[in-house]
Amino acid sequence: MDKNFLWGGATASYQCEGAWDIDDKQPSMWDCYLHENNLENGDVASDYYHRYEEDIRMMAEGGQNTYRFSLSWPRIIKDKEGTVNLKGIDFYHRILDTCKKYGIEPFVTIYHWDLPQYWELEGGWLNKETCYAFEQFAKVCFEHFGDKVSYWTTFNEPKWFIVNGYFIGNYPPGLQDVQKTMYGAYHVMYASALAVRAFRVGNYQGEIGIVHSYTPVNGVDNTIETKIAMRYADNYCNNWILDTAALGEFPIDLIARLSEKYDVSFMKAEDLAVIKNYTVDFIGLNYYARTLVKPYTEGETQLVFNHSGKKGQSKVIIKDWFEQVKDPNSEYTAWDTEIYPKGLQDGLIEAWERYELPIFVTENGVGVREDVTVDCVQDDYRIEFMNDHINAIMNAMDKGVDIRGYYAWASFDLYSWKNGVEKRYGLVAVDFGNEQIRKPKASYYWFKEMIESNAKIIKRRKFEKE
Ligand code: BGP
Repeated sequence: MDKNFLWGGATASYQCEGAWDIDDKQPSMWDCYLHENNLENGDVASDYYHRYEEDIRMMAEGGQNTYRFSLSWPRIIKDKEGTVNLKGIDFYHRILDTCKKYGIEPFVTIYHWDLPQYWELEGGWLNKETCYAFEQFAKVCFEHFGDKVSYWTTFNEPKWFIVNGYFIGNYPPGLQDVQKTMYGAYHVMYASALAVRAFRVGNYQGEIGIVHSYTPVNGVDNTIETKIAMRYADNYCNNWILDTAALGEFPIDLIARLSEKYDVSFMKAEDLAVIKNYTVDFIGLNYYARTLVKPYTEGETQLVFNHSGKKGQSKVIIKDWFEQVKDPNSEYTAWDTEIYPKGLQDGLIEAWERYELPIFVTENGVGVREDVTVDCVQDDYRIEFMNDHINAIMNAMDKGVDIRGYYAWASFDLYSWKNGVEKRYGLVAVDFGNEQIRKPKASYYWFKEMIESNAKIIKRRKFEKE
C-alpha cells in the first residue's frame, strides 16, 4: 500500500466520456433508457473521450496525486459472448499512461452503472448470468490493466443503482418491485465477490475494494422505537453492502424480516460461501449526507426523489420500517441534500469500528447551479463544504481511523444522471454549450493549496507516530 495520502477527484465513464457510439462502443442501459424516454443524456457529456489529456494534466497542475474513474463495460466488451473491443482497451491504456505521465495514481472502478444493454435485455441484474458476465469482464480488466493499477473497486454504490432502479424506479430499468430489488441486490453483491475471487486467484498486484453511497444513520431521539427505526434504516441504506462486502455476510435480521413477506430461496449456500470467502481489502465511502430517521407512523411506502432542483420535494417513508426526516437546523441544497459534515466524521468512526478496514473517501462534493461563462467561478460554498468535510476526516484520523485518501466529486463538471448537466460538482468548470471550454474554479486553487499544507501535516503526523 502506498504510504502517501491520496488527494484527487473522481468521475464515472457514462458521466464524462461522451463518445457513446464511437470506436465500437455498444449501448449501455443508460444510453437506451435516456434515449427512449427522451431525457437529457450523456451522448457527449464532457467529451472526455477526446479531452482526457487536458483533464488529467489539470489534475496534476492542481496538486492532485490520484484520480478515480470507471471503466465502461460496453466500451470494453462487445457482446454476450465476451468479445473484447481492443479500441476500448486502447482508450483506457491511454488514460492510464496519461495518469502515469503526470504522476497521478489511478483508482479504478470496474462498474459505475453503465451495464451493456445486451445484458439488460437478458434481465440485467435480475439474471444471475449477469454476475458471471461481470466476473469475466473484471478478469479482462485485471488482465489488460493489472500492471498499471494498484487500486481497484468492483462496484460503485450498489445501494444507489439497485434501489433507484428496482425499488424507487427513477433509474433504469425503472421498476418498483421489492422482490426484484432483492434479486438485484443479491446478484450485485455476489458479482462483487466473484470479482474479488478472480482478483485473488489471478494474484494481481494491488488491492481491491467496493464503493458505497454511505449515509450514516442518526435518530431524532433516544427512544427504543427510534433505535429500532435506525436499525431498519441502517440495514436498508448501508449494512447490506458494507457487512456483505467487508464481513462476508448479509445482515441476518434484514434477511429474516424480508423473509416474512418475500421469497429468499434464491440465496444459495454455494453463493454465500463465495461471499464469505472473498471479502474486500478496503472500503470506499462516498459521502454526501446522513440519514436522519424517526419511527414509522402511518401510510404506504413513499419514495420521492428530487431531480428538479426545486427544494422540498424528496420523501422516504418505508412502511413498518422507518421515516426519513429533515433537521430544521440544517442547511439543504436545492436538490434536498443536507449539508452535514459531522455525519462524515461519525460515519468514518462507525465504519472503522465495525469493519476495521482501511477507508478511502471516494466521493464528496456539492451540486449547484453555476454560471460558467465567467473567468473563474467563485464557488465559496464548495470551498466551505470541502473544508468542513476534510476537517471531519482529519478528526476521524485523529481518533485512529485508517483513512488513506480523499476524492472530490467531481474532478470537472459532468453529466449528473437524471439531473442533467445543470447540477454541477466539478473543481473545473466545463462550458458544455461553448466548445466544452475548461476553466478551474476557485475551489480548484483552494484544493491545491490545501493539499500542499495538509500533505505536510499528514507526513508530520506519520513521522511523530513512528
Ligand atoms: C453518486 C454517484 C455519482 C454522482 C454523485 C452525485 O451517487 O456515484 O455518479 O453522480 O453521486 O449525484 P448526482 O449526480 O445524482 O447529484
